[in-house]
Amino acid sequence: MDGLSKETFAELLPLLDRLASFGADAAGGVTRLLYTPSWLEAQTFLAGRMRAAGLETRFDRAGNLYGRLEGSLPGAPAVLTGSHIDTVRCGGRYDGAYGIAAGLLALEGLKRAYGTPLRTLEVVSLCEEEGSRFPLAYWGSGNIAGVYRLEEDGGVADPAGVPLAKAMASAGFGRPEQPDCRRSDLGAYVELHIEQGVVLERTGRRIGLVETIVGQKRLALTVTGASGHAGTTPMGMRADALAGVAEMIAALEASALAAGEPLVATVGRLKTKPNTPNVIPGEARFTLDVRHDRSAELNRFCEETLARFAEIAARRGLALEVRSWLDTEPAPMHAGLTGLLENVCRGMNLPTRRMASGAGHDAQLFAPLCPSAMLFVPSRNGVSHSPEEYTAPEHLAEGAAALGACLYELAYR
Ligand code: HGY
Ligand code: MN
Ligand code: MN
Ligand code: MN
Repeated sequence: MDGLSKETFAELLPLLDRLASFGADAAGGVTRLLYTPSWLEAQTFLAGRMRAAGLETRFDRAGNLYGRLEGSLPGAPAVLTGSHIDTVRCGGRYDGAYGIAAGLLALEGLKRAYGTPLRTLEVVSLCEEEGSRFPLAYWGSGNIAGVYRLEEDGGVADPAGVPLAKAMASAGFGRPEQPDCRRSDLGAYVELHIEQGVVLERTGRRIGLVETIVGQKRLALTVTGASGHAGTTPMGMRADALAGVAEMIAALEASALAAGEPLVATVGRLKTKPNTPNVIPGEARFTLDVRHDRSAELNRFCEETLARFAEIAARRGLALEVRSWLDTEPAPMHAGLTGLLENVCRGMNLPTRRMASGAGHDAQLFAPLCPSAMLFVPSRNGVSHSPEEYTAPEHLAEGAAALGACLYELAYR
C-alpha cells in the first residue's frame, strides 16, 4: 500500500467542527446526550456524509449508525472501525467523534484509491458509550455484543425521569421492524481514539497501542439521615447525610491514594436534599467510579470501600443504599491486531508506545466478540471530558492515516 493520499483526511478538522456544532454548549464544550435532538442531528448528518462517501448506510434498532463498503469475498467476516457519538456533559469535541470521522474518511479514501475490498469494511457511529444521560453505559456496543437486551434494559430513567425506552422511541428507534443490534459476523474491530491522558505527550510518542483497557465499577449510593433545623438542632443530635458522605469521600480518597496506581476512584456527582442553606441535609446521593486493570484488586477495593461506608453510616445513624450500574472487566486487546498496528506505524515512522487505557472504551465490549484493538493519539496536557480537550491537527491526521493503513491490511490484503 503506498498510503492514502494526504487529501483523504483534509476534511477531518471541518468534519470535527461540524460534529461539535451538534450539542455545542454555552461553556464552549459539547453536550450530546443519547436520543436528544443534538444526538439525532449528529447521526442524521453522519448518515448523509456516509452516503456521500459512497457507503451503504443503515441504523440498527438502538440507533447505532453503520456505513458499509461491501467486500467481494462472500461470507468473509467484516472489518469494523468507529467509536461513540455521544459525549459527557460539557465534554470535548474529539472523544468518540474523532474515531468516527477518521474512520469515515478512511473508508472513503480506501474506496477511491483501491475500490472494492476483499472483506467488507464498516464504520460505526455507536449511539452511546459515556453513561452521561441514563444510569447505564455502552448502550450502543453493549446491544451489539449482547450485554444488553434492548427490549428488557430500557427501563432506566434519566435525572428528569424520562425512561430510556421512551426517549429511544421519540428519537425514532426501538421499533421491532428495525434491524436487530446483535452482530456475529465481525472479524475485527479497530478503534481510533484520543488518549485522554498525558503519557504520549510526556514520552514524545505519536501513537499509543492499547494493550489493556481497565475494568470499571460505577455505583449509585444513597445516604439517608434526618432533615432538621440548622439553628435549633444541636450538633450531637444530628443524622446529617451530607456530613456522613463527606467522611466517606475523605476515606475513599485516602484509601485510593494508599492503593497506588493504576487504581483510581472518583465521586463525580453529588446531590443533596433538600439542598437548602438552613436545613440539615436529610439525604445525599452520589456516584462512585472505581477502575483498575486487574479484577481482583478492583473487586477487593470496592468491597473494602463499601464496608467502610457502612461502618460510617452505622456510627452516624444513617441508612446506606448501594446500586451498581456498570461493571466491566479489564479487557486485554488482541495481540495479533495490536502487532499489525505496530508494524503499520513502524512503516510510517510513527513512534509508538504500548500502554493501558485508564478510560473505558467500546473496544472492551467488542473484545469478547472479535479481535479488537485500539490506537491513541496524544491529548494536550492529558485533558479530556472538558471543553479544553485538544489534539494537534498533525497528530489527528497521523492517527487517521495509521488507521487507514491498518484497515487496508485487514480488508484489501
Ligand atoms: O469514562 C470513560 O472512561 C469513557 O470516557 N467513557
Ligand atoms: Mn469519554
Ligand atoms: Mn470515548
Ligand atoms: Mn470510551
